[in-house]
Amino acid sequence: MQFIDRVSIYVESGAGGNGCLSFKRARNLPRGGPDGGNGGRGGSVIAECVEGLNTLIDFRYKQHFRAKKGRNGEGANRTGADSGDIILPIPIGTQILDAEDNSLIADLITLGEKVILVKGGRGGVGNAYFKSSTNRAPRRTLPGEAGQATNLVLQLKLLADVGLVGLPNAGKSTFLSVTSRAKPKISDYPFTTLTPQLGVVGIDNKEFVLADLPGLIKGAHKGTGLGLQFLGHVERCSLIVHLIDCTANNIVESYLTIRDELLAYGHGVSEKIELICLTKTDSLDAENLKNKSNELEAIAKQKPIFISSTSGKGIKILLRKISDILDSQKESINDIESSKAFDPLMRLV
Ligand SMILES: Nc1nc2c(ncn2[C@@H]2O[C@H](COP(=O)(O)OP(=O)(O)OP(=O)(O)O)[C@@H](O)[C@H]2O)c(=O)[nH]1
Ligand SMILES: [Mg+2]
Repeated sequence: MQFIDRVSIYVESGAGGNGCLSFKRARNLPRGGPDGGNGGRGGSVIAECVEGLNTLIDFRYKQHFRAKKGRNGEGANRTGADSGDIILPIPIGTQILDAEDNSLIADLITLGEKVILVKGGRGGVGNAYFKSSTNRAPRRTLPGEAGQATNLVLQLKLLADVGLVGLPNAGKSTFLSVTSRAKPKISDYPFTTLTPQLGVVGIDNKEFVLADLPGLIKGAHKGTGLGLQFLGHVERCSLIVHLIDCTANNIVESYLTIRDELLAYGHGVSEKIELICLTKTDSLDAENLKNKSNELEAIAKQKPIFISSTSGKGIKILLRKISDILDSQKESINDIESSKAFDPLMRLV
């Protein structure tokens, strides 16, 4: 299934039904008085965050959503029926943007969250409403409120805890495949992964979501290779795991190439916590590996973690480290939240 993460849609709400102009007429009631009913409400278009969706693929087949007009009021004080709303199910983590200026309208991150994209028009008012002691036969009615129409962009940024970055062929997908039940495509040619893949990783009775992203190359920020289009998904990750193939000729260069691209992308991605891992360590002798690792450590100011997805070596160590970092981040968020709760000044705000 192809991963779709940005779609344009057109939404239109229904106008309210018109108020009715009517007078009661019967043989024995020549002046029965006004009895025009009110119009019904037009349908709204609403987006709702639902479980079990992780792409916007459904919007590829249908992009126009028009809710119906409310029914007009009728004689005999009959109110027109309201029109049903259209509910668009969207995955958690979808942002809704104005198509014209790209401004953020809503950011849906919790299950069941709803946002009205365009509101249905209010129903009009029938002449019965305007009856008064001084005007017993009003001919006044109000039409239904017009509906609204707008173009929107839906953008999905996956809610992964951890993003895997690295050059093509670094072993990112292989790592995802041995740590989760995801079955990404793996091959020894570059750009095997074309769209982000997600996997749920379990370690010591805890779970986190890992995103395998397509490989980056030098110049990706200028659009080379697949560009940086998928780095948006890393913006929400708590940490980055940077995989480097230890068999590459110059692993310092591999490391710096990716760092440059993360920096060029901006949006805080390059400031995120980064764990550096040397992959495919089964393919290099211990001495060579140590030398290369020391070189990288001198530049990256961090001891790389050695892993091999083939032999399984180092994988658990890495997963525990990730899990510990995620835990400590959650704790610090909780600390901030609880300090807010006890701050007497905050309550006044
Ligand atoms: N020996 C060895 N080979 C590995 C290991 N991990 C991955 N490989 C091989 O490296 C090649 C590339 O692996 P992928 O997982 O597809 O690499 P990737 O980083 O996802 O590549 P792109 O999707 O192109 O960015 C494949 O041939 C894998 O079999 C490992 O731990 N040891
Ligand atoms: Mg891959």
